[in-house]
Amino acid sequence: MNPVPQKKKVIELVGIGMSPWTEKAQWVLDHHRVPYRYREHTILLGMPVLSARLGLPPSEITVPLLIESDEIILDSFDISQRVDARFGGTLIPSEHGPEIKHYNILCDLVSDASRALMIERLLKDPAAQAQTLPPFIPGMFRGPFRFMSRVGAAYIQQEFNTTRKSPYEYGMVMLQAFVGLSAALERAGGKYLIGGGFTMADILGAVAVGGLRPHRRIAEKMGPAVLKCWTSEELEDRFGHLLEWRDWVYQQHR
Ligand SMILES: N[C@@H](CCC(=O)N[C@@H](CS)C(=O)NCC(=O)O)C(=O)O
Repeated sequence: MNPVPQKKKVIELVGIGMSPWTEKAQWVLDHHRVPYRYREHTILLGMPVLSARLGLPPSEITVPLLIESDEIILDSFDISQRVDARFGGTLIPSEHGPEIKHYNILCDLVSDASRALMIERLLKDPAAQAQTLPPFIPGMFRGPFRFMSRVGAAYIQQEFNTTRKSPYEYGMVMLQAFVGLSAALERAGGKYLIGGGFTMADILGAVAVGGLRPHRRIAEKMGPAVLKCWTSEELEDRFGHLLEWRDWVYQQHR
C-alpha cells in the first residue's frame, strides 16, 4: 500500500514590501534559496484577519513574521537566525554571533529612526499619502482616500511611539550609526564587515544604509513622493561611500 502523501509544508512570510525589517528576513530566505510564499500585509486593515488567523492579539503582532506549520516566528532577526541555522549557519557563524547581534542593534536603531522620519514627512505630503494607499484603491479615489494613509501613519506613530524623539534626535541616531558603520567597514578593508566574506553583518549594514536612501529593489515598489519620504537628503552626501558599498553588496549578493 502506498503511504498517504504528506501535505508539503509551505513556509509563508508576511511582510511589508518597503519595510527594512521585511527586507532583512527576506534576504536571508532568498540567500538560502528557501521556497516560501510571500504575503503583503496592509497596515491596520490587514491586522484583524492576521490576528484571527494567528490567534494572537494585534498588540503582539509585528511583521515580518514567518509561519511554518503551527509555528510563528515574529521577529526579523529571529527569522534570520532560524533560517540560517537550518541551512548551515553560513550567514551567522557562531564565532561571530555576538558581533552580528551588535549589527542587528545598529540596523534596528537606523530602521526605527528612518521610519519615524518617514512618517513625519508622509504626514506633510499629500502626494505621498495618495501613493501609500493599498493598490486595490482605484486611481480616482486615491485623492479623497488619502486620509486612510494618515490614519495608518498615526497608528504606526502610536504603536511604535515614533514621536518619542525629535526629528533632529533621530537624525543624530542615524548619523552616529553611519559614522560607526563607516569606521567598521574601513577597519575591515572596505568590502565585508566580518571575516573577509559575506555574512549577516553585511545584510544588516546594507539594510541600515537603506535609511539614507532605499536600494533600487525597494525604491521601485514606491512612488517618487514616498521614496522622498524614505530618503534622508541631509545625510546622503556625507555617506555617499556607504551608498556605494550598499549597492555593491546588493549587486554581489541579493
Ligand atoms: N522587532 C521587529 C520589529 C518589526 C516592526 O517594527 N514591524 C513594523 C513595520 S512598520 C510592523 O509590524 N508594523 C505593522 C503593524 O504594526 O501593523 C522585527 O525585527 O521584526
